[in-house]
Amino acid sequence: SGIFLSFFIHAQEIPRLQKKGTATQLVVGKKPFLILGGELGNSSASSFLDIERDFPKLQQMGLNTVLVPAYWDLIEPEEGKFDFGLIDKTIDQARKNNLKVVFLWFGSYKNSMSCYAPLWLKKDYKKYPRAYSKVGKPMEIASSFSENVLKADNKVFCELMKHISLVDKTQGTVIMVQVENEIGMLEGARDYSKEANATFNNQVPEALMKFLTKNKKELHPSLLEKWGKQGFKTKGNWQEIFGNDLYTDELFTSYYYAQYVEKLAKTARSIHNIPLYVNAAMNSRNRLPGEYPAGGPLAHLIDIWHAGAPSIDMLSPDLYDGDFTSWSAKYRLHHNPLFVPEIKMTQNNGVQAFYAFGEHDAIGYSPFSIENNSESGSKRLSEAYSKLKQLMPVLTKYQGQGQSKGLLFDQKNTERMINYDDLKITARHFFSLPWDPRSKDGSIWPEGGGLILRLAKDEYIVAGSGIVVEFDKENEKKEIQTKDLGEDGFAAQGGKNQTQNTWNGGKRVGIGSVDEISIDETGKFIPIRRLNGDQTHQGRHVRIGVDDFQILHVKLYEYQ
Ligand code: N0T
Repeated sequence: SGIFLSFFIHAQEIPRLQKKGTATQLVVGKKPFLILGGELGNSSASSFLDIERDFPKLQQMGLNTVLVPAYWDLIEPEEGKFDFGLIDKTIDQARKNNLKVVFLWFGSYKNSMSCYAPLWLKKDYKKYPRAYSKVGKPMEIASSFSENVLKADNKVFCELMKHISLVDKTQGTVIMVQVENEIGMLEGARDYSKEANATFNNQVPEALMKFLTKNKKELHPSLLEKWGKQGFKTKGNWQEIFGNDLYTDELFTSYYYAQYVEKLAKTARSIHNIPLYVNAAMNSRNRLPGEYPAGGPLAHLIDIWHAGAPSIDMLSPDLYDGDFTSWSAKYRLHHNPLFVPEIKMTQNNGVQAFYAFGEHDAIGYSPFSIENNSESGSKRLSEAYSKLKQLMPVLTKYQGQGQSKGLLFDQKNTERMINYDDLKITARHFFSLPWDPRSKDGSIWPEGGGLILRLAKDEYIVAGSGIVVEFDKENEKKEIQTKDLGEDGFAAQGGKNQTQNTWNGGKRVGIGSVDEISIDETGKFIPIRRLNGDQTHQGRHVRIGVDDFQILHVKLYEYQ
């Protein structure tokens, strides 16, 4: 029974995913966990000194998780000899600084290239052939159609997973692994090596066509259209089924990259069964496949990736091109939870994180090159993360039932309406109030954002930074003009401060009380201060300034 018991305890400690309503939760140490993350720059985990120096800083920044490269070339500098020194150092420093780790497998593919393959492999291009461009140029990309490349990558990845299992099975410091990094094809939409060409002219695998047929109703619209144009054939080569263009080449690339990744994922699962994901560089700025890394887990290729790599839990976007709301929505799907492993580091990361968790039940959020954050960026992120850490037990308790919404505003998108039954919530950027000089002196507005969580019909959490929120009944006719009121509630210019219309009857909703709170680890609310005066415009709205992050507990009431 000792063996049984220890197996049982170990089994429970391994991080895993679970479904809760429409949400997917990452469970770490038996509790649902939100990754308040940051990803290290590419070279910072290759130095023992850097790891020692940076990890305490990351903890101070409020991170609970760090995303760290695991480099093939440094793990297997000589074929068959493995060195896990940097992995051990990372895990050790993470534990000392109360951080979890996501390892990024820089294996055969790093931003499409094979720069992290060890030199012995790079040099032996006969045994480990290259991908070729359309004109027959060998590239610094190992061909994923080579059995030898796959075998070598899979072997070292297997050793890595064994090692993680050995040192971490009972502790669960390593919570996920990313397989490869921004896999995709450059210079063209596919590999033109001999093997690749032969495969391209073969029949499209039956398994893929079965998958697409079975899931036809929920395929990405662009894939459905492309397939439909050729008459929804299920037998033939790639061009016969999908047409003769670059995007067909890309479908081919994505399926075989997915199959490559699937082999590694299966290996990992059989050794140490923690969540696995694959990240993608976006196809932004109107580029064509091959101009952007073709065939990675892009939004329009998600079905192909699901067919080709069923052992992967999540397909995840790396976001460097602005418009967080629209990119994130493309990846929050009923069959794909949102995890943002990389996002450009800016002063707005904190509010974006609130949005990701509030709107999309995200698994996590993680700015890139985190150890290089500026002093002001670090301060702002740590304020956001510290509030999100407090919110974690409450957010995860209500996840998956449509109780929370995210807010994210900038100078162009300043307002959002939200309805819960007959309650109408109007949320705006804080600078929609004209009281702060920065709202109209030409300054670029910092993004405002946060989340609204409905605890009960008359009880809400409003949290974040740079937002103002009003509550009304759906049918209530607005008759009080607040726009020329000063912060103290009196008209800025004196004179009349309200316009009377006629009243159409019906119940109204009022703000009963607003408290700034903190939340303890069990999810209990601890009041800090009451905000029923100027700070809520004498009961007219709930707001959080652009320079602070706060958690507000709002009670509403009805009157007639
Ligand atoms: C990312 C990072 C690192 C305005 C780039 C993003 C990381 C990789 N690639 O610093 O290389 O390892 O995953 C590529 C997208 C950049 C687009 C910039 C557009």
